Amino acid sequence: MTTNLPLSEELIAEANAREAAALDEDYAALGRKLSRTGIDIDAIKDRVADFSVAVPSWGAGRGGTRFAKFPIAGEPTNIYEKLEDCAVINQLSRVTPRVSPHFPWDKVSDYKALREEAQSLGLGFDAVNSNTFQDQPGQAQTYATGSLSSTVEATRQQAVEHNIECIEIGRQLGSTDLTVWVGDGTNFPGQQDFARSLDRYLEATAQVYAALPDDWRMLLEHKMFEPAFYSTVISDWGSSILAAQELGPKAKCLVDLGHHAPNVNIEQIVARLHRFGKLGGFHFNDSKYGDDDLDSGSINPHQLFLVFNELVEAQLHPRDGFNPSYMIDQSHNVTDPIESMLSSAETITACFAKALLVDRDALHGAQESNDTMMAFQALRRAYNVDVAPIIAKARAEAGGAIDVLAVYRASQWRERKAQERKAVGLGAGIV
Ligand code: RM4
Ligand code: MN
Ligand code: MN
Repeated sequence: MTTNLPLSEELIAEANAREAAALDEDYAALGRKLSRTGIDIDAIKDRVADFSVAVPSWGAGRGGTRFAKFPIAGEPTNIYEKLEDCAVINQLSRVTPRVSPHFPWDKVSDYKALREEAQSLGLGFDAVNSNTFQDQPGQAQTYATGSLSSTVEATRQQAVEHNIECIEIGRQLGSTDLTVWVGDGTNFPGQQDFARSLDRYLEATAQVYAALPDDWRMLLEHKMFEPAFYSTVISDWGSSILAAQELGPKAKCLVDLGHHAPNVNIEQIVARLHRFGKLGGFHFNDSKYGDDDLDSGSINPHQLFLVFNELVEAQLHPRDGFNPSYMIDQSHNVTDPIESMLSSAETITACFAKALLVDRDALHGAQESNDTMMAFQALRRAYNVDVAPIIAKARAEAGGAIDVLAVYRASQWRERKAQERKAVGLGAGIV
């Protein structure tokens, strides 16, 4: 398979050549600082080089709110163009080698060809996402009052079949995870029976579960509100883990940072789910008020660091094959999506790197002896380190750009695509 990366390698190499001396200086200085506390910077850089996070196909287009969407010239209009943009992100960042597709948004007639196209761009596919929160043209049953938990048997059946079709598509794309998020829920007290709607959901998801290949996982994504504003069927990590435990070992929970009540301790949820071998995936974004789908770490980078601190702890104490699937899940309403995902990938990787710098012996010792301040300081010392040189060095060594945004802008990718791609329509919606 020949790879056909979208940006000029010379452009990246020339830009890196201009930045290399300064980066080497910063990397050496940070290396000396870290070595004073017994940390080998190259070992951290190697861990960073092994790290990756998937990008969502739907994040490649400009998002919108239910009020409006403001498209930009040159944004992708189909999955092939989305893959091209995702390839730009990966070529520059070298940390996003997989794309998570959403169906039927990314439906094509030939999945073998789609997989080959992705491979030629240096990409693979991550979890496939089903969509039973919207009606599609020509669909027999409506999801207006629910999908997998609907009171209407034919609707539940349609939702089950759609999920099974997603598994089939995913097999052709080389995916091994199905992510199921449903919009099912209620807007009025009394609208549905809480217990019976969960029963129906469990009975329907068991049929999907039964269709999972042996090496697949089903990732249940909870969300407290929206589009239903009084209750949702899988509202929180409690409902999610109960459902996953009932379904079986291939069912795991997926935590989306924006799907909780404000101020909820998400890092503790991570630790709890891991304790029971049920942490299957993570959707990164940031929020201030709800499921805002803002860029990862743009509002609360400290929370992101604390989440990674738990993930690193989990990695050190693996249970039940700890292998969470990491993905960015954001809506880029006011920025160029490529720039947002480049910036987010950098922030996510930086929080991972900072979590690697935590002196675990100091932390655990302080925890055991109830030395609160020193336990906190073990985290704080790591959080305060500027790890940018480690991230940039790992990226450049893998062929990416030292300054991803500068090279992206210099490439004039979006301006060129504005000449080639057809304009997307106005209107509301996230895709
Ligand atoms: C939801 C949820 C899902 C994503 C959709 C588009 O809020 O985060 O992961 O598939 O949005
Ligand atoms: Mn999500
Ligand atoms: Mn969401």
